[in-house]
Amino acid sequence: NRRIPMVAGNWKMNFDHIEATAFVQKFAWNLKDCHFDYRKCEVALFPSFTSLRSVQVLVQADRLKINYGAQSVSVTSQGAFTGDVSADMIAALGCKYVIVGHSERRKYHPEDDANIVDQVRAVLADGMQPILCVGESYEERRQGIELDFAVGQVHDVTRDLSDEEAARMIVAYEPVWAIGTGMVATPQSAQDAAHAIRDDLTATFGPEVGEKVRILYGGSVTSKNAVELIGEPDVDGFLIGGAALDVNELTRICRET
Ligand code: G2H
Repeated sequence: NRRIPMVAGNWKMNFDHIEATAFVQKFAWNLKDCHFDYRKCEVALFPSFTSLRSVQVLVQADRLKINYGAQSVSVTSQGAFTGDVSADMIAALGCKYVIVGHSERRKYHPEDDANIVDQVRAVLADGMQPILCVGESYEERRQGIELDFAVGQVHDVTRDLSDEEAARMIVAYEPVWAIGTGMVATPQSAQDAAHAIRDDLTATFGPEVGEKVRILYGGSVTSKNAVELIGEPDVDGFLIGGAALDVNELTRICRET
């Protein structure tokens, strides 16, 4: 009774709505062509805000089984916050997921743990699922504290959630040194981190939640390293950046997951 794996394509700041539409059409065709079984692996795309409506229209019109979500969310529900997008607005576009706390958001925007907790709450309150990104930098790895660091990030953000809320979390373990660098974590170190995170969730929320939460690996995933990584028992799929911009490469990763 293993968790259904997930392949999540994080497009970051790439593709306008026309390019996004063309990608989704080709991707859906690719998956159909290889008789992809959506019951065995869930697929989700994370376009820019400006493309979400186009993706929604296409998914609805063609009844695609591709899920989609946003890359970030405001912590407030409405008001004078120029440039922000609320969880209500994202949910109204049919989004199932929102990526929260990606290291690029933590780096380029004032997103600290307190802000990330509020984002998680906003996403959950609107019936969506957060994909919480955590992971150590090269410096923490050099010091040998990478597991404590990643576990601590998950713990600090989730500890005040109810069991029901925690069960709806998805965690993406993305070591910062592996993001967009071509340096992928070894299957063993991805497994070690996922296992440590799951152990902590189990200790906090009980075995049912610990078993349910999907833990993805992210950081330079390609069709060349996906097979080995998904072979690890606690790795439940991938959050993919660069390789998710190539529709044929993303298709290959879906087939292998
Ligand atoms: C990590 C990942 C996607 P990439 O940021 O979230 O990006 O696959 O390019 O390392």
